[in-house]
Amino acid sequence: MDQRIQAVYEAVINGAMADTSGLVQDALDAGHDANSILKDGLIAAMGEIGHKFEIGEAYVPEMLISAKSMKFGLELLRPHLVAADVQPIGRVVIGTIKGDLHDIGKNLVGMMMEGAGFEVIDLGVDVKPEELIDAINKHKPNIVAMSALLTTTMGNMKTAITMMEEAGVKDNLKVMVGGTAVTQDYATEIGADGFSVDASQAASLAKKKYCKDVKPPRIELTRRFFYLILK
Ligand code: B12
Repeated sequence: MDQRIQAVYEAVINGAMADTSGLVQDALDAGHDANSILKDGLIAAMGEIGHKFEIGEAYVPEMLISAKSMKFGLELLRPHLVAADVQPIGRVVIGTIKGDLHDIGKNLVGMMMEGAGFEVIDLGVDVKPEELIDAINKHKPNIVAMSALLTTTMGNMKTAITMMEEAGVKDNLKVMVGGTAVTQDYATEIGADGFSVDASQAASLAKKKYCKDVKPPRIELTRRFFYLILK
């Protein structure tokens, strides 16, 4: 990997928030395209920190600080990605369900999804099922992700899923649920499509299972075309 992209990668892994945007700028100034900096620098680093988290080599604070660093880099990169027509791999609407104000886990899931290449629309906490339906109609997400930490209010996730079915929008998206109150059994019982115990697995599950139908970005199609021709 080029040393400038490697420097971006390492800044995110090390949670060097103050350095990430400067290093992304260096990589851009050196002529690297925005997509490579995104994929090989920011996204690859978030994949690595997620892996470390799964095997117990990194913890929530490290993930949070890496995700923040990634966000700084992404902010700087965003206009260049738009100019290069680099599309996100999918769109996620996320929120903590009605009655629940816990947001640390939800934020982490959102950041890991963003780090995996998704566009993330965060509705915040205490999100009413009606607000979810409005957001689905407005943003047309591939995934709706709901977080719940309270057993007293987790039932609102079931209400939200029922309302999605009644509104006729459920078939066009996948619903993921999580949070300490939620189990795989509960997720299955309420008709959710996916559950995971942590943010890292949430992002890889979303990527593996739910985005296979999403059209690859134009830049990726071009790359595949040339690959096939030159092979
Ligand atoms: C921090 C905290 C608070 C903070 C929240 C701050 C904030 N901004 O979030 C404050 C102090 C405000 C708070 C308030 C309350 N809390 Co509180 N809180 C906690 C605590 C200690 C940690 C939660 C946390 O952030 N964990 C760290 C994150 C990273 O973990 P996580 O949320 O589980 O998320 C991970 C996974 O679950 C998953 N995930 C999360 N969301 C999603 C979504 C999807 C789609 C997917 C796939 C995965 C996923 O990925 C995340 C990252 O890996 C827990 C105890 C605990 N150990 O869980 C109690 C706890 C959740 N709280 C509890 C309670 C009772 C309350 C209060 C009702 C207390 C009170 N009497 O006022 C209020 C509720 C207010 C409200 N209406 O929401 C209880 C809930 C009990 C229950 N069975 O319902 C707990 C379990 C404590 C306990 N043992 O009693 N709380």
